[in-house]
Amino acid sequence: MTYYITTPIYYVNAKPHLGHAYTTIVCDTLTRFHRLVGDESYFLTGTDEHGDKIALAAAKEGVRPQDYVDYVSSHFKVTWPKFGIRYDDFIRTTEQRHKDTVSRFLDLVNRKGDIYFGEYGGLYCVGCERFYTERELVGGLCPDHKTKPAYIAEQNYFFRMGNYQDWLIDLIRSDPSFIRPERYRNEVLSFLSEPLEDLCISRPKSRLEWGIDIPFDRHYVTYVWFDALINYITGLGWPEGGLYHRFWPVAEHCVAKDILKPHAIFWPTMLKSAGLPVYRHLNVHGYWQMDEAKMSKSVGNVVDIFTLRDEFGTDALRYFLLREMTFGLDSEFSYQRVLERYNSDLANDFGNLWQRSVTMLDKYLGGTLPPAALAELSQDSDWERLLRELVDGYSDDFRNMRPSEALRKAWDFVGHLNKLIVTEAPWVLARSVETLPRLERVMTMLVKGLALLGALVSPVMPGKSAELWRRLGLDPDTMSLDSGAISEALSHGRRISVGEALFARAEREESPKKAARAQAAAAPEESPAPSAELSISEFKRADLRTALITAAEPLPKSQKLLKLTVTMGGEERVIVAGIQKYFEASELVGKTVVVVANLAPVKLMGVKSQGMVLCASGNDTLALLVPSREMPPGSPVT
Ligand code: ME8
Repeated sequence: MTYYITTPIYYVNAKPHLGHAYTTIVCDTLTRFHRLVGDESYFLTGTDEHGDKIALAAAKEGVRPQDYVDYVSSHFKVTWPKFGIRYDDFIRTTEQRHKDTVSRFLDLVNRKGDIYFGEYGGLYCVGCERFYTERELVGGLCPDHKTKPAYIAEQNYFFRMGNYQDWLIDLIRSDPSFIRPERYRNEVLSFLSEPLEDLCISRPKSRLEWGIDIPFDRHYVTYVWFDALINYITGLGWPEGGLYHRFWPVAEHCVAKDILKPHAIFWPTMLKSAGLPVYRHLNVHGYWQMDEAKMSKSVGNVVDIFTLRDEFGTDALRYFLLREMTFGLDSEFSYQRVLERYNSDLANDFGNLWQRSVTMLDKYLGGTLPPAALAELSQDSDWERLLRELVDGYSDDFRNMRPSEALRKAWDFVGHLNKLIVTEAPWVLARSVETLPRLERVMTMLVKGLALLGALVSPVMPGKSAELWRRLGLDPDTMSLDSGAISEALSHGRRISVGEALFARAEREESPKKAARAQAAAAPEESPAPSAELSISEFKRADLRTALITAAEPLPKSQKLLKLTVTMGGEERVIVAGIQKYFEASELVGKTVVVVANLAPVKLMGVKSQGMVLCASGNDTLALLVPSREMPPGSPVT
């Protein structure tokens, strides 16, 4: 199978920000996913360098337009690889190959009789580079730039777009996924329920010189949108060349909703007029917002992607963007959300799964999987079905542009494996030769599960996944989602290396107010009222275990908090508990209690607390929950 995906070509009047990075990372991820499943794939991005907006930006800088676009375009070009993005081609609309393609395309449309010369007066927004109808304006202003469009009347060339209205409506109706998600398909159909006007496709050179000449009238340049959309076939070498024939039929465009209309209406009708097939899908996402406004250079609320990358790393940033935004909907950006997702999903859920699994493998089985256990696991039909369903569901999500769903499914599997550790308690299985086969089976499930997870996250986090595979003794170049292939690779019995934390926890200085809130949340008397019902699966998310208190001391300057050191089956942790009022520190040492082991860590008065001790609370009294008979620390509470 073949796969072709494109980003919008970005205007060079601003440097790349988080919004541009999102679309480009989505396209890179999709390309990597398709390569992983064996599709021949091609990924095109680039820059849009003509038009009023760019000419004005260059004039403002006091430089020639060509020098200006060379400079900003190169900035885009070198930025993307720093975010793990590997495009196959980077197209610039000022390149000769593109000018030739636009000329050829215009000739075809002209020969078809779809271009005429006429006069038009209308309201023009320079920011959008397009005319607006009255009904599209909001309070007389451009809905995107909030500026008043200027009235411009001039003689120009027009494309008979209106002729293709019925054809376009039929096309969109007959192919429900042509524009997706559905909300944007409906938006376009609703727009098309009104008569479609022809499109002005030129600008007189007397007003704007910075553009591609109209081949049949040298006094005019091509309207920037007509020029820009054609990049998607220039990049494939249309009309000659194998790339065009191989990839154009499967073209996937990925854009945000700001440029829905040019992609959903101008572009298909242009292609139809020129006698070319249309693209396969238009994939439309929402906006990254800050304080509920679209993040954009003109509003000045853009997030610096380099700062985020330096703090969290490329892979974690990519994970955040793809997991956090539901493709198609707007998403509010906050630094706090990045921090929370990083710590909970990556450092805690995924990172701890890795660390606990390979540490135990090292400790109990000498760091290698017994090949017999691997072979036996492959015969376990329930386990194999679980893996197959996971891979199928995840692949289906990527194929249908639901990257956040694909990741959610991978994280459900992370949860499943974490739960396996808790329910199987390998540290207990390791105590007797009788339970050795079960221990080997559980460790094999964990390691194979981790190898599969590495492959599942590889399109999003290529760096971390390759590292994970290397630590498992596997060659990242042979990464695969196929269970048989993973077992075969693991069966060579290489020693697995534990290494440092995959995702070190990100700490941030907490504001006193926030620390106070966290402290209040930890105090038993202020715990929220229990909610009405809890499903078994929700309850099972809680990792409850027995823990032996080995040390206890009051936290300096705190009236409420005790710092407890506990051990849980070879693992030592600190838990800060709001129980000082009810217990002497010394009476707690040596007690075996029940703790919630997978609670997101919090910092309380400068001490990181990793868990919660369970107590029964009564009228101004508190009792520790203790096992009714002696149980080893780390035993699961089920
Ligand atoms: O429109 N949230 O270029 P452009 C999400 N040159 N995505 C965002 C975003 C945000 N806040 N801000 C920008 C143009 N984007 C034309 C395209 S294509 C033939 C010509 C992303 O530099 C998103 O992909 O204004 C959006 O569609 C694109 O940047 C607009 O980039």
